[in-house]
Amino acid sequence: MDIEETASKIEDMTIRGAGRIARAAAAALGEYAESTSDMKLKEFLESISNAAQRLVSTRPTAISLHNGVRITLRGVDSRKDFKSARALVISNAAAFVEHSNSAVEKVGQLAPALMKKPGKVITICNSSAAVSAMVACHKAGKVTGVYACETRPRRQGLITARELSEAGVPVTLIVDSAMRYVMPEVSIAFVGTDTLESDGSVINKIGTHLLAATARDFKVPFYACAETYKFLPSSKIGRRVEIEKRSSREIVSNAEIPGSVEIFNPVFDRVPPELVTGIITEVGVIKPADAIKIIKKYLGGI
Ligand code: RUB
Repeated sequence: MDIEETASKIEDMTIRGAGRIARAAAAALGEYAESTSDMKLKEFLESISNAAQRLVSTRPTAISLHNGVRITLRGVDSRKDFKSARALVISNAAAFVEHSNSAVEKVGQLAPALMKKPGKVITICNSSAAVSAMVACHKAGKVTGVYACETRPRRQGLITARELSEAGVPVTLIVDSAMRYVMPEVSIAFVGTDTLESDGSVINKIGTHLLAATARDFKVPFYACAETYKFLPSSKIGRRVEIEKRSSREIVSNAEIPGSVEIFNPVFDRVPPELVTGIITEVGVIKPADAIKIIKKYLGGI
């Protein structure tokens, strides 16, 4: 898929979810590099940087997208000629996609140990890492059922319900506001992550903060699934990720409501570290306070 097609599909959410958009962007950069032939190094660097900018402009909150693009372009500036710069982008892109896919799988493998005995799980939105965790827990005989929050307004919970059902996991779809009603039955919460900040704050789909606070009220452990490329390096110097606001039409059509009513559609929220029991990464389950260590160890130089 070329750069513009990939960017448009990320913008309109045909391609969505933090890991998937990062992999799609890396793959598009790799394919773009492959499509180039015999140009000046300067010209190649300029065009690949424009392509990268177009891709990262699509969605602001999933830092995986920004990190995936940076990791794909890592080292390219210091190449001495076009051929080796082109080859580096192609191999970085392939390595990132492979690493990302295997990280999602490893996150899943670490999850069953977090469930002491069989019980019910709750989740929100659609996260490939959280689905990987829930399927692995089910295979280990730990899941008696999953409550999938519908996730207004885009209803990604339906995708989760479908994926879990196809994997043989018993799943019940609930509206988001039913999360408190069902929480007394729940043993553990697994959610995805768009961005993980250095203080251990988890940024994920709107409603995740509500889910974490509700889980805390019922003493239900709350785990975020976050591969290392979802950690925000610049948060160690205080940067916070931007929370994306999307069109009001995702909530209600113009015909349904008078024009005088303002509609506000923030699509992610920030879960403070004190509500997070742990973060499942491909390199182990960590406490939120250790997020900074992951940034220092795995995200240097990007
Ligand atoms: C998706 C969402 C997911 C995270 C993690 O939001 O919030 O929980 O992106 O997903 P949207 P994954 O549908 O707006 O992209 O684990 O697949 O990276």
